[in-house]
Amino acid sequence: MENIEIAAVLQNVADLLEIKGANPFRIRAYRNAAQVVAEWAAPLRKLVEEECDLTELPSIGKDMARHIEELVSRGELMLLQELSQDVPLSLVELTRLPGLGAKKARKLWDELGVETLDDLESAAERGAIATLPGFGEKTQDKILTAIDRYRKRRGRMKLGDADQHAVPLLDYLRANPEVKRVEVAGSYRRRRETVRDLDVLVIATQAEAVMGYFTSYPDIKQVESSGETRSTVVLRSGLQVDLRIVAPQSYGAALSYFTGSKEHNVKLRMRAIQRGLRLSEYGVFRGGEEEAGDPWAGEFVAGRDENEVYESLGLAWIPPELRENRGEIEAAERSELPDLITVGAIRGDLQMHSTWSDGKNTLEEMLEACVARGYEYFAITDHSKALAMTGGLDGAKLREQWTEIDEIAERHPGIEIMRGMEVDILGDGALDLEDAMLAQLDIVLISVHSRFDLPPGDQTERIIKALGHPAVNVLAHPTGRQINRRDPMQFDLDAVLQSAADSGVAVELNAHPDRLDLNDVQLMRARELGCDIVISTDAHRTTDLDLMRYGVEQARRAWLQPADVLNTLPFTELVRRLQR
Ligand code: DGT
Ligand code: CA
Ligand code: CA
Ligand code: ZN
Repeated sequence: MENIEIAAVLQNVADLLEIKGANPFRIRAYRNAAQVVAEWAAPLRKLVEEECDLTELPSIGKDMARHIEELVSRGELMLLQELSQDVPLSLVELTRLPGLGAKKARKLWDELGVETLDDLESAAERGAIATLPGFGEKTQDKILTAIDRYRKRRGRMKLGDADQHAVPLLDYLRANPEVKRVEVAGSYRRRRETVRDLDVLVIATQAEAVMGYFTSYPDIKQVESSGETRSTVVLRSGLQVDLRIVAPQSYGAALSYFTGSKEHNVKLRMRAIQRGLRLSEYGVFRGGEEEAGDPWAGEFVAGRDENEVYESLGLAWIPPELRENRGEIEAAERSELPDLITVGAIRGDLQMHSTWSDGKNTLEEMLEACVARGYEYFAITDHSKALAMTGGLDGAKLREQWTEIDEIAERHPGIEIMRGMEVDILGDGALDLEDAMLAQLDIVLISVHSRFDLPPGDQTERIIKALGHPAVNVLAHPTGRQINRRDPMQFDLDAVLQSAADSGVAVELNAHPDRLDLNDVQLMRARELGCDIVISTDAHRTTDLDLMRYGVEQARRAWLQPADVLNTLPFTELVRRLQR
């Protein structure tokens, strides 16, 4: 079992306990443990095999350690089975719908016998939900919309989660000496924010043996189909994996074909035809008829690597993140592809939390982690007081924090610490910190953490009002969405971006793979409207600083170059650009 699966079981336990109305501390304990497990870098199953003491991990006590051992050894958890005898496990799915927490799910079950998504839908359709106290017509409509959205996105896994399954699988495949090359193509390689499946390509010296080796990967739940050159399996997480074995001389053509996107491929193929060529997953050919049923008919022109495939079509090689038919083929033809931003170009991280609010590491630990990543500067941006549950800071606390920042800065002259704060935008667009304090910060982030469901007009007005405050530097996670979990707020994004550009406020690309906010398309628009952009991890622990690459990947999908992103600038230039 991979960490992410262990975490999912612990999360389900927490959700069931919450529906049962259990002790909040007990629920928290499971949620905290799930989070630690999900983000732990080393596979816990290895620690269990080596009989390490799991209670040395943060948030893991004796009970939790036993649960993890049980999951690793048996693949399931007795406690979860027991709990689901009292409360149907399917209710957990309902609590994941926006606007439907544990309490409401419980009530729907008690009052209407709703257990599944289908039950919920029919109850809403016959109007039964509207009559329940505390629900009403509006809630019922929202539930129907939420179900609809949920169904559409189901089956797409967040890229960060997909990585957690892809990396161990690739390690496993590479450990086989018959495997000469292996890569994941598809939307995964294009780094789309969610993926439906993993499309794995392999060059193998012994195809049959390697297929057998693949289909005996321990994390497989079910082998859907298994052939000589292609197999499809489903992992225990539900993620589907298609594996294809290809000939070495076709590897580049296959990689290009299965990387897609489909629209990019269609355009490439048309281009080949215009040049008297035939492009397929086997290669680029001149002459020969595909209809004859022989994919190798004609003269083989290219196919071994992607470079020669693109070259044979008169194109520069196109980075996978751009292959969405958004003008990349035309740009490649004119040798005008952008010089895309890389993680190496990032000189500092401008959003992170510490133990002063809801972060898990101290200021100094965060600093050392930034130094270890080679940063020139970073901003500490704890929450403001409106976010009471995170221990958000008021003016007095913030002053205390500055004293500590000054002390630490003195001990670590090699990196610039910026005094920052992630200040809540209150319901009326005012900021959750006094002007006198705002004026003394090096960087002011503002963000919405409440009243996500204001009417669109009011929401737009609220955010634009906040952008107008002269101390503000960055609009953080502008849409507030959490992928597969909370829909973006409804507001006029274009008007907000325009207002940010006019007032010299940068917009954030929040790099956390649960957020990726703004998304790729919105970022393209932001740049078009003249907004400055920053990429920040929103780290809540030192290891989160490594999530920067997820932000950079989406920035690449948005065609961004280093000059489009403020935190590629050296410190003094950054400071100058932040001045409004
Ligand atoms: P996904 O899986 O929905 O996240 O997105 P993709 O892009 O990975 O889609 P998938 O797995 O269906 O197919 C992988 C690639 O294979 C796709 O990006 C392009 C190529 N491909 C699949 N079906 C077709 C097709 O009918 N025509 C063309 N031209 N290419 C296709
Ligand atoms: Ca795919
Ligand atoms: Ca596929
Ligand atoms: Zn935030």
